[in-house]
Amino acid sequence: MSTTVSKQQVTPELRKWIVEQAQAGHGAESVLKAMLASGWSEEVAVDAMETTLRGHLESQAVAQGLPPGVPVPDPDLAESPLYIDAGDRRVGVLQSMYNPRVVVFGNLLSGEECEQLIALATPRLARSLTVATKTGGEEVNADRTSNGMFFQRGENDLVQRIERRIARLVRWPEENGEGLQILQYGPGAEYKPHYDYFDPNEPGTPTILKRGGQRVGTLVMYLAEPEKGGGTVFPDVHLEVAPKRGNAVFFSYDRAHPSTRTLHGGAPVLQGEKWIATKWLRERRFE
Ligand code: PD2
Ligand code: ZN
Repeated sequence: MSTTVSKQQVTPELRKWIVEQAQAGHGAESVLKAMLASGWSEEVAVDAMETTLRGHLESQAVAQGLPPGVPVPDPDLAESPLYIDAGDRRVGVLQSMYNPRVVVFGNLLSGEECEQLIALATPRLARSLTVATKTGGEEVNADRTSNGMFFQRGENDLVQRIERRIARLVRWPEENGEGLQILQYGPGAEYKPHYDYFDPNEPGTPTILKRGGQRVGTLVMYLAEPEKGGGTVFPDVHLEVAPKRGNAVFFSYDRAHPSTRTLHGGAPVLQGEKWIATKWLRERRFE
């Protein structure tokens, strides 16, 4: 016996009605209820609402002069999992928020992996540079008082293993990642709040974008925890993530604009030493 399911069509009229309901201040629940009452299946109704409202917000944003939104790395949290299978490791999901998109992961790295990264990085540390937005080169920046180094992508087995794990965790190609950066912050060191995307209005940005497009996501992994201070802060939403060894904070930004609310910084270390590994993810293959 076969079952026939009639395919319900989402028409332009329905999309217009959904947008009107939202504009009139009706919540998602009541709009959904009205759709179910007029015979829509729940699956089609939810999908129609999501895609219509997302599309509407996107066209509004572009109409207001914002750069268009692009796909971003995106861990699969659809069913609110407590753990994600990242291939060779089961990673905890400790906290997530949608706007800004921030996810805190637990136990992404083992204690041994943290120690090994620190040991490999130590002889190669130098005062951290930031990208000079005027020229696209690099410069010492008073806003970033840490020491750091970059591994090449896939430079050794350990780095390769971690990069593969990250790619699976956030569902983004390994080749779109910049090399892993290791940073060491002593007492008083900090990274003042900034955005990780490149400012489209800076003259050096077109040069930077040639190597793989915009940054669209960041993963900060904590390798060694200070006794006090050193959290990763998101001032727009008053969020502070504790720099716990082995844990990580991920955030994504679908356009190079403050509307992503991804302003973030490394709070000053008050006591002890903080070490992190940062993975920045680009739109395309990073060369
Ligand atoms: O160390 C941090 O918590 C931090 C804060 C802001 C790291 C970064 N940004 C970064 O590496 O982009
Ligand atoms: Zn940053």
